[in-house]
Amino acid sequence: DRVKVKRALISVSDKTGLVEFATELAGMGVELVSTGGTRKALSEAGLTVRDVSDLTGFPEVMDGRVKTLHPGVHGGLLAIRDDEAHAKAMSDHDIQPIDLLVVNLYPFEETMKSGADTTTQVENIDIGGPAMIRAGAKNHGYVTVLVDPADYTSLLDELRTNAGETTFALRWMMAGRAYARTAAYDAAVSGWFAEQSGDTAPRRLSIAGELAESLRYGENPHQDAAFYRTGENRPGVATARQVQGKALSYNNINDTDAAFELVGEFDPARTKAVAIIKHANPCGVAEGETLIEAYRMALRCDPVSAFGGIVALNAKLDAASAREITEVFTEVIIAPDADDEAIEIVRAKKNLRLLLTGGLPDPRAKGRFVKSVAGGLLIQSRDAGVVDDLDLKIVTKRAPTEAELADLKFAFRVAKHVKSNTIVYAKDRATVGIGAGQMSRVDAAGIAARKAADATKAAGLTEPLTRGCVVASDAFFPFADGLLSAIEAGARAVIQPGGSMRDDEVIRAADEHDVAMVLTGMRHFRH
Ligand code: 93A
Repeated sequence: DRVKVKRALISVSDKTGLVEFATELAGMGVELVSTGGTRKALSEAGLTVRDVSDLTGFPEVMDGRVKTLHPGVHGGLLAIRDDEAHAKAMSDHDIQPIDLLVVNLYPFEETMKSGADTTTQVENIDIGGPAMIRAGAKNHGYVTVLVDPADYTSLLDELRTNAGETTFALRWMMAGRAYARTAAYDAAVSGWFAEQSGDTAPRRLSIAGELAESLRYGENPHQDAAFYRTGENRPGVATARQVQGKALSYNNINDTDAAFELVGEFDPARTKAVAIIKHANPCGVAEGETLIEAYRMALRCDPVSAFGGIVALNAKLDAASAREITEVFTEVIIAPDADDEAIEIVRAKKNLRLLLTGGLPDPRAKGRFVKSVAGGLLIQSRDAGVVDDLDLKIVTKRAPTEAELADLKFAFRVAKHVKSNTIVYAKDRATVGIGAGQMSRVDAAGIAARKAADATKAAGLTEPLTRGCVVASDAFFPFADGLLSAIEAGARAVIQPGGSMRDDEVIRAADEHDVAMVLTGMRHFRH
């Protein structure tokens, strides 16, 4: 099952490592054949390269749209060498066998990121490349296919240890990678077409991803896991630069994502914001004049849960904030940027990961949200609803004061990022109690109140943090009871979507307690 590599067809857009690789091949006596641009690059490096037209007897035509789409190439890739009829066809038509195919494709995905016009995007759909990759991979009994410069060294190592031959095992593995590449490529292409036409639920769905990292384990140690990048151009955990700290775990990645998406809701030009996350739920969020002020307020909400949490910031991490954050055991810090002194301070904590993203995610971005269910996938667009864009309706006799309104908007922004059922108590643009992930809204309200009482005690305050606070609910109050328990805790203003059959009853209860209520008309379930 060993195959001597005598002829290589190389046709690559990404010319990384090309010359070094081809030079090694040539040194092993491998004949090189290439398409226009690749051949030029290799010739300029002083290598002897045949033109692919030598195999096809046909020039590259139509601006290169047709350069390798020819039996002279595909016969050389697909022929079963020891099949008599195949061998006869090869000699009858002067088809030369290709033992090694090295292709990487027109940069469709990169072009997408650059926001090119439609014509450019379409021109970057590679046809000949995937055709060759698929042909060579099908014939892995004879042909080795490389689609990634990262695999050049594995092949060279193999050829060196096996006197210029490839093993079946390597060809098989590379065939798998080859089809993964063409599948991901077509997923990107089909995704682009669907997006252009607004086809949100295409008949067939392909999802493209590139392995970012194999993870040690999943949510629990007995589960396998890996992290993939979709190529989506969004500042966040998948695109961040890890400045320091040990490798991220599955749960770290999930929680860090939740944390950074939350602080992305706060425009750093307007306010500094900090979120502390545990198990994908915030245990404290606050705005402030400075990051350190915001961090202190966020921490005050639930200092017990913050232990081992993820801290996300909407602005450049400064030294003073870094110093305070590192005083509490923290798993990950994620921020758009950090100054040098702050990085040094974080470095003192060996295991603490610091991720820098270069920017904040746009909370209004559409994006795709994927969840798997047994035997299927559920897909929805991101929850891109932002409270500033909503038509807020005051439905009570008393309107919220300006300060209450600011707190209400703050609380609703946070509630969007808390698992349902959600009740968020907030004051002075800081959460004071969060009730997350409860099966009943009354329980969520009760837990939020209890957490606020704990926070009051921990802070050594005599006046409850909930006195004069506001409350946000991710969905409507089905009955007045949830609202009444919030009022009992001290809430003076409420924000909620509205839309319950009993809205009147809920509004009446608010009026009876002189509480102001704002309806958003938008629900923020999150499961
Ligand atoms: O336009 S194509 O779809 N038509 C082809 O026949 C063809 N053959 C190879 N694109 C084709 N290629 C692609 O050209 C390869 O996949 C590679 O990405 C690129 C290399 O071109 P050059 O060697 O001219 O830089």
